[in-house]
Amino acid sequence: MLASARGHSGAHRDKARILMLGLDSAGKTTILYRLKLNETVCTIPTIGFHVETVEPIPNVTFTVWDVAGQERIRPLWRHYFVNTDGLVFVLDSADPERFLEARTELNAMLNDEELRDVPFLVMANKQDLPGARKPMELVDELGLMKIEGHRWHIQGCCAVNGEGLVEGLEVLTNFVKQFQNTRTS
Ligand SMILES: Nc1nc2c(ncn2[C@@H]2O[C@H](COP(=O)(O)OP(=O)(O)OP(=O)(O)O)[C@@H](O)[C@H]2O)c(=O)[nH]1
Ligand SMILES: [Mg+2]
Repeated sequence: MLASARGHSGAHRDKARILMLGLDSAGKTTILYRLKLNETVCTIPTIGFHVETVEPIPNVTFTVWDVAGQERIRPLWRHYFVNTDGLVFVLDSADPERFLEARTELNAMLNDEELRDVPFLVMANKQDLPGARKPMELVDELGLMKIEGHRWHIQGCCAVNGEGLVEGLEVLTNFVKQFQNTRTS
């Protein structure tokens, strides 16, 4: 689905379906609208999902699905897995009490056949908050070194001022392109 096409301008344009998941209150919806509008929107807990087309990097169009993270709704996540080119897993870096829960949910979805080999980006969000853990520490907390089959990257970020969002998505974009090439070849 990494449709690659030339637009009217003649520029090369890449498209990808990106799924954004994470525990409730991690900051998914805030990230989505920071990318879409370059504003901090006032969010309420998502029921269901938001979907927006964003172009965080020139000529790369992401269709981002931001799905609600509340525990009782998480069983619905797998219905969004099909045709995913890249996963963004958002973490509240200042909420250590829920790192284990986040790790469990991340591992469960990465083991799903529909997400086989899909590359992912961990957005270590809320780096502005006191006590926020750095990405290096979170590699351990989330057990990322033990993950097999998926390319991954972890990026510290802050959705309220946008820091780190584009940097993380640039890395993910490269992984997604490679993944799409192997899938179609
Ligand atoms: N300080 C700080 N607060 C943030 C940041 N990102 C999000 N928040 C706040 O965290 C709260 C939850 O953010 P949401 O974007 O609604 O979280 P969500 O992951 O979409 O949550 P669900 O829809 O329930 O799954 C809101 O009050 C946001 O303003 C950040 O980088 N720093
Ligand atoms: Mg939300």
